[in-house]
Amino acid sequence: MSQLISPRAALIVVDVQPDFMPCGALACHEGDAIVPSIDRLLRSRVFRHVVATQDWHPRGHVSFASSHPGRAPFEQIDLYGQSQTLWPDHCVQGTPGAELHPAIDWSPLDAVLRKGSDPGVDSYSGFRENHGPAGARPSTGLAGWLRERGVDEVFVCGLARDVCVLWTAQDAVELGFRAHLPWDLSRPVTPDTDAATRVALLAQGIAITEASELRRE
Ligand code: VGL
Ligand code: ZN
Repeated sequence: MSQLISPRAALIVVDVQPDFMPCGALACHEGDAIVPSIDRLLRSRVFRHVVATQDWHPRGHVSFASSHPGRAPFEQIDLYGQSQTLWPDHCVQGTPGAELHPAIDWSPLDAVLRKGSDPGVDSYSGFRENHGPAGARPSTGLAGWLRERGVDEVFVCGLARDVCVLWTAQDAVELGFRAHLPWDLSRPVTPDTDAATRVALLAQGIAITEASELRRE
C-alpha cells in the first residue's frame, strides 16, 4: 500500500538526539536504527513542511532524578498533582547529547522547536507542555505555526515512541490535525509498551503506517 503525501502534510521529527541513542544518557531501544531512514526521508523531499523538536533541558531540570535527593531514574513522583517519571539527566542545553543527530542532513528542516526548557515543567509533546499553572497545558506555538502554513495533517516520527512521539501525535489529533505514525521510524524507551502504544494510537484515530508507504502526491 502506498500513501500519497499531500502538500498540506507536515513531517514532525521528534527528539532524534544522541542522548536517546543506545549508548546515550536516556537510551531508546534500537534508537539508532531510525537514523538512516529519517535521513533518507528528509533527502527525498516527500514532505513540503518539515519540523524537528529538540529536547532541551537546563541543568537541574525537574524531570531529572538527580534533582530529587533519594530518587532514582524511572521512579514516579507526584508533580502538580500528576505523575511525573524521573529520568536520567539528558539533553542538557548546549551539550553534545542534546544536538540534533549529526548523522542526519537537517537542511530540509523549516523549523526546530526546542522544548523542556522551563526548569520546573516537562514537555513531552511538541505542541503543549505537560503541566500548566491552572490546569491548561501551555502551548508551544507549534499548532499555530503549522496552521498558518496551511498544514492539516501530520506524520510523527522519532524518539521515543512511548513518550514524546506518542504525546505529540495525541496532541496533534486533539488540536485538530489528522495524524499518522510511521511505526518503523520510531523506537521506544521501553519496548514492552509497544502493544499499549498501538492501542492508544488506534483509539484516537491515529493511523499507523510504514516509511516505505510514503510517496509524494
Ligand atoms: C523523552 C523522556 C524524557 C522523549 C524526552 O524524547 O521521548 N522522553 N524526555
Ligand atoms: Zn526530556
